[in-house]
Amino acid sequence: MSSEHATEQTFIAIKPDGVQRGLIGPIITRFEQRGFKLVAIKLTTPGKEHLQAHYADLSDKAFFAGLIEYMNSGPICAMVWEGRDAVKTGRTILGATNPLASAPGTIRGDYAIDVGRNVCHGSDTVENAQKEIALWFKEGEAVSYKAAQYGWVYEK
Ligand code: IDP
Ligand code: MG
Repeated sequence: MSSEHATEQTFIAIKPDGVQRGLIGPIITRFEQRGFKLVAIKLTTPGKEHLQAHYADLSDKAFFAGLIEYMNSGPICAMVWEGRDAVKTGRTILGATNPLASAPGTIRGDYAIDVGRNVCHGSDTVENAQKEIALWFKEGEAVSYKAAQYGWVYEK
């Protein structure tokens, strides 16, 4: 394995607007085609308390109540993706928080306009990824396997 880029897990969630707009397939495809490995996935409506815990760092923001309402408005496709540098690269695939500032080719840059309807979540640091995975998935829910394509994605 390359020494400067560790294998990581990141928490990616397709928000209720992404699910309702039929974007589960296209969003999964982007992570799959990049070479990342899906290790956990479920559709879930975890409820307000859980969503408030997920976004606890933003609880003092004026948009917090609206954000929780948005996230609680339908099923969320919660996933764990694994691979080299998965957290930072996941954020790059996602694009900027405000879709209007997101480059075309990113998920938000291709599928969204409003910051309050930005279709997909991705962990911003390895530490937060671990916290989020622990919040959304039970111990052992993420599977461990070697992807058949491994040697075609990674040199070492
Ligand atoms: P991130 O999702 O890119 O990590 P954060 O700053 O962590 O961005 O904000 C979490 C989510 O809160 C955003 O994805 C977006 O849905 C929502 N949000 C952030 N800023 C605003 C805002 O100014 N108005 C409405 N919603 C916002
Ligand atoms: Mg964030």
